Formats: sequence, C-alpha cells, structure tokens
Amino acid sequence: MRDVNQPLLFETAWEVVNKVGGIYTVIKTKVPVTVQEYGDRYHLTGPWNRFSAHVEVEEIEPDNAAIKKAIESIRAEGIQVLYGRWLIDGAPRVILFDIGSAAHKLDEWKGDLWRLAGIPSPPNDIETNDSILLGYLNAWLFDEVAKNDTEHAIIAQFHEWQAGVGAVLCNKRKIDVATIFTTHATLLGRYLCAGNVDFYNHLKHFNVDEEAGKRGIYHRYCIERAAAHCVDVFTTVSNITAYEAEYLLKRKPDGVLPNGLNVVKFSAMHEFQNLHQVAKDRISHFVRGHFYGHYNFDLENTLYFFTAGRYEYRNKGIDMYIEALARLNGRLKACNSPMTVVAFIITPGKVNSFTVETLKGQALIKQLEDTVQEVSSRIGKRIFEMASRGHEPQADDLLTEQDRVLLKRRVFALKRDALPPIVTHNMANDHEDPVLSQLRSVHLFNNDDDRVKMVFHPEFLNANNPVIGLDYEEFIRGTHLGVFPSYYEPWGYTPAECTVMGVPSITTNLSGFGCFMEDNIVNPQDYGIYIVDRRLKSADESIDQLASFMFDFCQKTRRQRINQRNRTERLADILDWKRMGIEYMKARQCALRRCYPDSFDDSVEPYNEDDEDGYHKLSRPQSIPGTPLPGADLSTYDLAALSISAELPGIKDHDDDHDLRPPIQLKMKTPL
Ligand code: U2F
Ligand code: UDP
Ligand code: G6P
Repeated sequence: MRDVNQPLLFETAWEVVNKVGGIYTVIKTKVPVTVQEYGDRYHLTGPWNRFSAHVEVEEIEPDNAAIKKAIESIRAEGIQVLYGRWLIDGAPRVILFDIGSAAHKLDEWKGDLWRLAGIPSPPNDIETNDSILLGYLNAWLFDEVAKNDTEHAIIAQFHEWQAGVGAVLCNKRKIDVATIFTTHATLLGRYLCAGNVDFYNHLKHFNVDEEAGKRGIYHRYCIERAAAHCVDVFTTVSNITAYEAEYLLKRKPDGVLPNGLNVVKFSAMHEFQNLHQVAKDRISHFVRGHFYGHYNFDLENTLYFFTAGRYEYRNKGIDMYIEALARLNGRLKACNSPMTVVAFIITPGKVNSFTVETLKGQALIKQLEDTVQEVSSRIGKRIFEMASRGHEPQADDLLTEQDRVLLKRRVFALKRDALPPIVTHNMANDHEDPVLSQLRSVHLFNNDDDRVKMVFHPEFLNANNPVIGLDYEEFIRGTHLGVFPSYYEPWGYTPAECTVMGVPSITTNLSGFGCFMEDNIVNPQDYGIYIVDRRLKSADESIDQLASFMFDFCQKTRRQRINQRNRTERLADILDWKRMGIEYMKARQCALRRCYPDSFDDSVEPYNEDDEDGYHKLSRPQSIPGTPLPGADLSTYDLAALSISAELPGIKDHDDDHDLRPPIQLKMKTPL
C-alpha cells in the first residue's frame, strides 16, 4: 500500500519555464507555497525551451533514486531530458523534455493514441503534435517512477489541454498515479466567444462536436474532453468556467482552483502610495511628449485608465471599453468637468515599429527638459554670482537673451498641426485593426476639447521601451484605474494584479475574478472592485454602467482616491496563494482518496462538504471615527463580522471618510 502522507507531486504544463500566457503566472507564482508543502517531493515537468531554460534553470543531478532511474531509462532511448532547479522563488525541481528529440516517435504515438483513446491527430497541427509528444513523455516518466517507487503515493496534476494527453494515458494504461486535470479555459468556449455568439445563453445547447469540427479543432477538443473524463479529479479556475466545462466538456468539475498571486506587502501603507506617485510621474512624462502641441490639460486633474492583456478584442471587452470611453467623453464634456482621462490600451498587436510622431514627441520633450535644466543651472550660477557680490538678483536679470532664444526655439518646435496620434506604433493592418477602426468610428481622435484622450500601445510594456520606459508592473502602479470588461475570462489576472498593487479596477460578472470577488465580498465596490453586469443587462446597458463607473470615479477627490487605493490594497490578502493554495491541497487530497481508497480509514471526500457553510462574505468597510481616543471602547468595531486574523493588527486610516477598518480576512473553507 502506498504511503499517502508523503506523496510525490508532479505538476505538468506547457508553460513550465516557458512563458506563453496566464498559466505561466499560475505555475510560477504558486511555486513557493507548493515547495513549502512538498519540498523535494515536488517536480514540475514541461517542454525544454532552450532559450529560457538556458538562463532560468540550473542543471543538477536527481537525488531521488526512482526519478533518477526513470530519467536514465528515457535518456537511454535518445530523448534529451533536463533535470534541474528553476531559478525562481522557491527554486522547484523541474524535468524538461526536449520535444524535438522525441520527434522520431511521433507517428508511433499518434497511432497509439488513436487505438487507445480514439483521439485523431491530423498531420499538420504542430501544437497538437507537440502536446502528444509531451503527453507520451510525461506518461513514460510517471510510469517508470511508479514502477521504481512502490512505497509513496504519486500525484500528477495536468494543466490545460496541451498537457492533457498525459492524463489520458495514465488512465488508459492504468499507471498507478492519482491524477488531476485543471483547465484554465475551454477550447470551444474561447473560440465560440470570440465569434458573434450569445455564448452564455446557448451554453447548454451547443452541438459540441459539430462546433469543434466547424472550427478545425475537433482533435484538440477530443484531447481536452478525454483528459477531463480520464482523471480522478477534474477542476477549473472559476465557477463560471466550471459551468462552461460542465456543458462543453460534459463533466461537472469536482472543484474550483482559483488563481492566486504572490503578495508582497509593504510594512507601511504609504510606501505603495509613494510608488504610485513616482510611477505616475513617469507616465506623465510620456503624456507630455505624446500630446505635445495639444497639451492643454492639467496633469493635476488627469487620471490614467488602462486595459491590458492578450489581443482578444471581444473576449477581453476592448470593444466595450472603447464604446464606454466615448460615452464618458460626452458626459465629461457636457458637465464641463475639469478632469481629463488618458485611456491606454496595452495589448500585443501586429506592428512594425513605433511611429515617427511618437518617437518625435518623446525626443522633443526630452530636448525641452534638457534645455530647461541647462538654463536653470545657468540662472542658479548667475543668482549665486550676483548675491555673492552683494547684489539682490532681479527677475529680469536672470534670463539672458541667448537663453530666451533657446527656449523660444524649443517651444516653437512643440507646435504641430496634426492631432496627437491615437496609436504609438505603425500597425501591419492599420485599416482592418479592430481597435483603430472602433476608435475612428466613435471619433476618439484626441481633439483639444476631448476630455478622454486615447493611447493605443499595441505591444506589451518593458523597461527598455523608448516611449513608455516602464515595466508593466510599474506602469500599473502609476495608473488610477484598470478597466477589464471581459466577455470571456476564465479567471483574469489583470484585475487581480491591480488589486495587489492597490489600484482599483473594473471587471465583469463574466470573469472568474469578478465572480470570485462578488461571491466573497459583501460590497466589492467599497474596495475599489467595480463589477459590470454583463449577464443580465443588454450590451447597451452594460456599456452605460461601465461609463457610469468611470464617470463616478472621475468625481472623486484626490483624498478619496488615496483612501480607495488603501482599501483595494488591503484586499491583497485574499488573493495570496497562502490562501488560494488551499483549494489545490483539497484537489490533491481528493485525488489521493479516489486513487488509493484503501490507504484511508474513512471515505470522506473534501468535495462532499457543503461549500455554502464554509464561505463567508466580507462585510462592508466599517465606518467609525478615524483615531480612537485613548481608552476608546473597541467593542464598537465589528470585528466578528470581518473574522479578524489574530496576527494582523488593526489599521488606522486618516482619510476623509474617517474610516477605521480592521484588516480583511476571509473565513476560509475548512482547511484539510
Ligand atoms: C487562461 O489564460 P491563457 O493565457 O492560458 O489562455 P490560453 O488561450 O489558454 O493561452 C495559451 C494559448 O494562447 C496562445 C498559445 C496557447 O494556445 O499558443 N498564445 C500565443 O500563441 N501567443 C501569445 O502571446 C499568448 C498566447 C485564461 F484565459 C485566463 O483568464 C486565466 O487567468 C489564465 C490562468 O488561469 O488561463
Ligand atoms: N501582461 C504583461 N505585460 C503587459 C500587459 C499584461 O506581462 O504589458 C500580463 C499580465 O501581467 C497578466 C497577463 O499578461 O499576467 C494577462 O493575464 P490574464 O489572466 O489577464 O489573461 P490571459 O492572457 O491569461 O487570458
Ligand atoms: C499617493 C502619494 C501622494 C499623492 C497621491 C496622488 O498617495 O503618496 O503624495 O498626492 O498619490 O494621488 P492621485 O490619485 O491624484 O494620483
């Protein structure tokens, strides 16, 4: 009988040491808590991407005898395998397979997959071929390890369909491992939503095989569906995706494993507020350059909104964002608002390079800045010289004629006839690009009287960028509001990332994150989480609601914004893997029980409990006087309602609402 108390854990995904999308963030940020629990019994497996592994993985010798022997036997067949430590927080052990070195096995394995599981694989789908190779290599490894080590229980968790073949093989070949398949989206869901389909209302009625066939993804769909059915425990990342999976993959997920983040808390609240100011100044620097010649707005009364993510125009709700911004523009103009909104769209599109205009704007503002610095240093010297001779400097003496001419030239250079561009890059398909087309159709052209200015940056950010020289994280910090009105979003890391950085955000009740917040917090809006209703409202009503959220946000005073950022940042605790990781523990526990029932005395499954009893919503932020007087009766603080954590002291806020809110902690489902 295998020991279920000291199991080996393998987690496998295409995105191990290989950044593609959100799954990489899941895997990477979760490592510290998993390593804490499993230590050297934890291994991640995936494809060997030589480019990233070269700098991120330190090769070492396997010290677990069963794993060492398994790897040796795979290597003996000519497959290249890298065993090492991934040099990230937690330094987990990784086993990476060179997919190319197994290519000679492809035809044999494709035939086998068809015979064993009835899964077809057309010849030219490279992604599927790679998934098959990865799946067979994983199954090979697990099979060998299970034969070499009969003492310990073994858990294998497979992420997303690209890792699904391994799960199918474990089942069909009866490999003695407990299996979990976690899907972070469904293939069909993503494809159907990107088209013009009323997805959620028709979810129960799609002819799944036909829909998959029509889109040329039938074979991929087969892998995904088979994986979901072949494992001991099937999970997704949110309730909304669980619902979708139930109808599209025809198995109700056993559990939901929401995505967490590694939350780094500052010891004092003001530290992240200061970082906001520093990053905001850097964004403002870009804005001055970008809007040169038309920079007629007051940066003290300017707010930075943004949306970001993969370029899935409809799924990520970029369409709704632009439409709502157009309405916001109208409303701000109509009420003569002093506020200006600079709205960014950051998503990787097909681009050639930065436009000359964009680069020129930054160059001109840099020249002006340098000239002003030179001139002010000369003025300083003159003042010093005069004062040291006993003369009182007069304003007129300070600027020489030469300085005046120089400054005038710089100011003249800032004149331009054309409006500031709405896009920073030359796009490969300017006339067909959906974002540009929509911006043009709603007339958001950065006119002087527009209160909403647009900057479409069709490339992800990085610090070496000559235009906005900020990392994405720094950029988020400098903004005021993240706007993510997604239509299809199994989880959605972007609003979660805003939250842990203390930046309020707008999400929807069709995103996993939005639903999670709605389910767990009594009034998310109070914490800077605005949730647009895209379920029960018409598109037009949802856009209006989004525009209203943004409009109301523009009415806030600086003090209110600072206060709200503090509240938002406090939510970070509930998104930490230390808490979210518990759902992973449950899934593993459940898989062990289902795979090795004889090793357990009872048959209680973690998923049998009544979830409703376990979860507890956060109540509203408490509004009570800000600074309790000495001897104040703290019983007025509704601590019980917030299920206060014993370790965290209450936090005082000196804000205009006179709020004193104890720290937030969710009551969690019963830990295992
Ligand atoms: C989900 O996000 P993902 O990023 O995992 O979404 P996928 O569509 O599954 O991303 C992987 C696919 O996207 C392709 C890649 C994969 O097929 O080939 N791709 C690409 O080709 N180039 C890119 O630059 C980026 C992706 C989900 F949608 C989110 O809501 C969740 O937050 C996330 C984590 O659970 O999983
Ligand atoms: N992101 C990034 N650089 C950018 C903008 C976004 O690295 O300039 C990242 C962001 O940090 C997030 C991911 O892209 O982790 C988007 O993940 P999300 O879960 O929102 O959507 P997905 O792409 O996984 O569907
Ligand atoms: C942070 C800084 C303050 C600054 C404020 C600006 O809180 O610590 O010094 O005044 O940001 O806030 P705003 O919402 O106007 O960018």
